[in-house]
Amino acid sequence: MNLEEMILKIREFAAQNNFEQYIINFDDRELLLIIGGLISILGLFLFLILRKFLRKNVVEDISEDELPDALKNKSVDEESLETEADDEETVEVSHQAPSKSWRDRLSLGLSSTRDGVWGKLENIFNAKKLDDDTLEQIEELLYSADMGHEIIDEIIESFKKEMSKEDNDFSNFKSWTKNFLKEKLDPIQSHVDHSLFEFKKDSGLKVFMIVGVNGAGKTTTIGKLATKLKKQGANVVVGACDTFRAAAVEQLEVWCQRADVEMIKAKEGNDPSGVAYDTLAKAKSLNADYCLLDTAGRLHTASGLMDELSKTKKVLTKLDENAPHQTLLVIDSITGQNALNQAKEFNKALNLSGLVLTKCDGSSKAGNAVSMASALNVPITYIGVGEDVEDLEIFKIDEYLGALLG
Ligand SMILES: Nc1nc2c(ncn2[C@@H]2O[C@H](COP(=O)(O)OP(=O)(O)OP(=O)(O)O)[C@@H](O)[C@H]2O)c(=O)[nH]1
Ligand SMILES: [Mg+2]
Repeated sequence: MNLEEMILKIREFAAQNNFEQYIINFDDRELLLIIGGLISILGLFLFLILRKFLRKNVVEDISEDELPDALKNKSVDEESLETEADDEETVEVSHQAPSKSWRDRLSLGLSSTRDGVWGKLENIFNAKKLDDDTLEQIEELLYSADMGHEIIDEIIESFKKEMSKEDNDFSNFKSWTKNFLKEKLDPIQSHVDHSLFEFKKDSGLKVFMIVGVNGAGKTTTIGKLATKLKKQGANVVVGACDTFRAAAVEQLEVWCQRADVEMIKAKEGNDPSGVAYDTLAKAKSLNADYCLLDTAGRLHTASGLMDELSKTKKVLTKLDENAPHQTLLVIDSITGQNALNQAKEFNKALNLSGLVLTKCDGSSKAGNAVSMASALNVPITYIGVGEDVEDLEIFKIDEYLGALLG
């Protein structure tokens, strides 16, 4: 059918159905334009409907009656459940399959720390006989690696005793140090709860709250964890409690879509503890296995923001007296020893149950993990050496020390 025939058919159809008077004043070209416009609008509607279906995040509103008094009016209202994230910066998440094994990536990630400290130590041992001067150089190098003065003092003092022995070469010093650090960490690491890594069916809902300073890697860690747990068959619900920035929600949303897990979010500026509460309520209603709560980054010195975290933690107990089961502090290993002060403040406010050490690939200070865990008496749960899902793994002392010391 050509265009003229089509126009003729439309006019006949209009005459038969009594709406000829509406189109009689339009010539053929105008009629074509109108039809074209209508088809475009219809196409746009279909596209928007399809897009809404494809964006899988289901957001449920919790009835007002289910909320504790403290949260009424502050919680996530249905209208606000859409973010304006589309107008914000776009966030990309890389998910390429790793070409190297975890051990290789860990070794590569820790190479700056290894080469920056231990390689230089080897030179010291090779160059001279060990004496007080050499010990001072060793001490300085360990400080430059941000090992933490308590541990360094212990290493040097204990090693002085060893110096009297004949076999004082670098490889002995290295294996001696490895043992020393392992003995330090072993008792602390034995407190790690295995529900963090392994999903066991029907073992009840586990709530993890992830905290840390700005940019430490909290959202990325949650994304990686959600992916790993989901792959094990767990039902995971994630809460976007960073309501300060719409882009933060969008970043988490990308991870959750990839992991195919549900995410609860609220409009920018909503009460973060309201989102945490709603997420836990949703996780319970779904009989979920894990509820992971992302929080906004904050400086440990910002007392108002630290109080907000304590409030969030408390609000969760209204739904589950044991929640959160894990409060994990994410630490950017580039921060070095400054991270210890941060960690102490977070621990004081939240009673941490674990540390997650990120960005070991970009740092020469990844050795500070040992001093941090031992100073806080809080175990290291995960270690991150990159931005991909596969770049986060369970922290294993032997693996870590092997990669660190070579
Ligand atoms: N190289 C490297 N980059 C990482 C690692 N973990 C996270 N990142 C990157 O660090 C940046 C910050 O990570 P986020 O997860 O947004 O950090 P955050 O703590 O949620 O940040 P805020 O929400 O702003 O406080 C992102 O570009 C991540 O891709 C890691 O182990 N190695
Ligand atoms: Mg974040």
